[in-house]
Amino acid sequence: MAGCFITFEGGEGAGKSTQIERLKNRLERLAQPVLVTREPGGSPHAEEIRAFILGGHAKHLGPFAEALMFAAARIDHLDQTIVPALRSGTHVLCDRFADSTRAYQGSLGNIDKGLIDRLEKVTLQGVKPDLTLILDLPAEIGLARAGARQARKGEGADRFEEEDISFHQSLRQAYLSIAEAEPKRCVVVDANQDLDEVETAIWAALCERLPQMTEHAVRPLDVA
Ligand code: Z5A
Repeated sequence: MAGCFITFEGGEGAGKSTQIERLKNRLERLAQPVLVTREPGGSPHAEEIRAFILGGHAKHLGPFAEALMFAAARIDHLDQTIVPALRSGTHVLCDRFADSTRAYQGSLGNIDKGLIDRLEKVTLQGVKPDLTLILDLPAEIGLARAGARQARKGEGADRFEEEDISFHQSLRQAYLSIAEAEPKRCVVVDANQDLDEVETAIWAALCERLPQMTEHAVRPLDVA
């Protein structure tokens, strides 16, 4: 693929959306073509599935049925949005992707890892992120941030935000295990820092792992 595929993962309120916006701005200042997208969602049909799942309508079917619905949304998202962008040379920044299914439905929902592996294989058809940034912070802090944002916007909690604190603590461990298992693809970023510090850590990860995306930033300094 001509573009790079970067996914952002982590628990509630970790700062993914905020940092994706900052990274997009940074890359655009370097004249890099960037598409921001999200899961579940990112294409018209996948957004319909998003509304259904996050509205809690699939909860009674259990974690495996939910995993299938996330996978169905992902297939459409890949076909309609991600793959065409990558083929055209546009970098894709995606707010959550397949690791969310591994963490939420797989680890937390106690689905057999082999089954999740097979589901992921048929869903992704070989498309894997070039880099996954896992924004890590204590669950209490993430939930407090997400709660404050909801209060500001007058929104309610969704299907997963309603789970108790032990769910979110286990979620953090699930993401750290994913990072440990795939160190070449994943970088854990300490998200319990101020916004600028998190942005700097993310940029450092990009410079190290995907220098082809950041090299334009280095050139003017080299010339000077
Ligand atoms: N899900 C799943 O189960 N299986 C799957 O396969 C997939 C998803 C793909 C989607 O929720 C849900 O679907 C998700 C998992 C599940 N669980 N939930 N809920 P979503 O898309 O609606 O929400 P989210 O992905 O969890 O994101 P979020 O809670 O909106 O958080 P965020 O994007 O990481 O954070 P943010 O919006 O950038 O920041 C939150 C607030 O904190 C905001 O007010 C910021 O200004 C503030 N913030 C951010 N960074 C900082 C720092 N560094 N310091 C202080 N304050 C900060």
